[in-house]
Amino acid sequence: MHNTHMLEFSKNSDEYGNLVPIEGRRNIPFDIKRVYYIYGVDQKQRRGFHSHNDLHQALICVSGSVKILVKNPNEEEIIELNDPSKALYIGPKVWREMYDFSEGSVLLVLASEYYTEDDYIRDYDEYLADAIEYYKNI
Ligand code: T46
Repeated sequence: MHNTHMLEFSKNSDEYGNLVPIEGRRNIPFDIKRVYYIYGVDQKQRRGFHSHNDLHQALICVSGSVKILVKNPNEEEIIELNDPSKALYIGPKVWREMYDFSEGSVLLVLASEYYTEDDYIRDYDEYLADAIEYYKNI
């Protein structure tokens, strides 16, 4: 799907456990300016419901599992994240919703820019109008 794909990281695994290094522009396709994590989400709760104009992000479920719905005017996918050595890359102009958070799950997000509300499109009709134009030209 456009502007959305899985990333798989190399693990350093031994009898002591696993370690996964992530380095901006090395094993993810952008420099990391911001890190945040989402946890303590009730299983019935759904989050997201927005798209970004310019932001690049990598979503990693470092504990438990969560489902991510990603869509654009032409395509839609549901991806279950449940492996801390994999990330879902989401670029600009992709609508996302996160749901089915398992108990104790932690969703870690690496972002290419500092937080600014100006980059969000939170209204679905506004997203569609903008995205239909954007996806016409690619
Ligand atoms: C995204 C998905 C995967 C901040 O103050 N700083 C931050 O860096 C972020 C990410 C959020 N906030 C504030 C803004 C809201 O008042 O935290 C509150 C909750 O944010 P929001 O409702 O946007 O959270 P989600 O879970 O719907 O979306 C978040 C990210 O905002 C978004 O960029 O792609 O996770």
